Amino acid sequence: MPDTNALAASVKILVAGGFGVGKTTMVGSLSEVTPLRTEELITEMSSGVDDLSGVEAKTTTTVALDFGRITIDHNLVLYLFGTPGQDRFWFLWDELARGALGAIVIADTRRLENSFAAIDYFERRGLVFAVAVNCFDSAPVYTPDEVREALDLDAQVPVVLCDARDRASSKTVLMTLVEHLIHRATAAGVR
Ligand SMILES: Nc1nc2c(ncn2[C@@H]2O[C@H](COP(=O)(O)OP(=O)(O)OP(=O)(O)O)[C@@H](O)[C@H]2O)c(=O)[nH]1
Ligand SMILES: [Mg+2]
Repeated sequence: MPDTNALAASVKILVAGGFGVGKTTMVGSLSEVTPLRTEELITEMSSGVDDLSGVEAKTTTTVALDFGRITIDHNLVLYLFGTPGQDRFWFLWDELARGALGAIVIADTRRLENSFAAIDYFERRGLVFAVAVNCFDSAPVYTPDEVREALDLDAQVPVVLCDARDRASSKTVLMTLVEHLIHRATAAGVR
């Protein structure tokens, strides 16, 4: 019996965004394998540097990457790479972004500015991305268009509201990105 997985396209997707927006949570909710995590305790060095407002219960932070995998169908397997959120790990981004086809940028409406740098990074490199607004319980609710305006995004960038803890919700975000990637590739005449 042939191994159909061997025929599937493997695509690398980044899950990025500012400190504590829910990147590790989203990779974990999406992954069909136990996700690889590189969490370390947040140290005193973080105080005054990382904005913990809204995620005061958070005790750990990603120090290298998150890794997970999700099979969309027998043609497509996505490998998910979550980035670290602290600024001191920016040096890892080029390595993590290498070979990626697209990215999800997670944003928290209480601290939208935390995700500016990730958006700027992908815009400058021309990497296709979608924005996922992680709707924390205490966060102000804005429409996708309001978020688009606040983040000064191009009209074609998809903006989706989500709950990063919920697999179905995170999968909707991922499928929005995949459809956006396919749409872009088709428009560019790539088959
Ligand atoms: N209420 C609520 N809490 C969430 C949600 N997503 C994540 N959390 C919590 O928010 C905190 C931050 O989540 P992480 O997934 O660690 O965030 P991160 O973006 O990976 O953080 P860094 O790697 O440190 O940048 C954790 O305590 C999560 O349990 C959400 O949708 N709603
Ligand atoms: Mg993390």
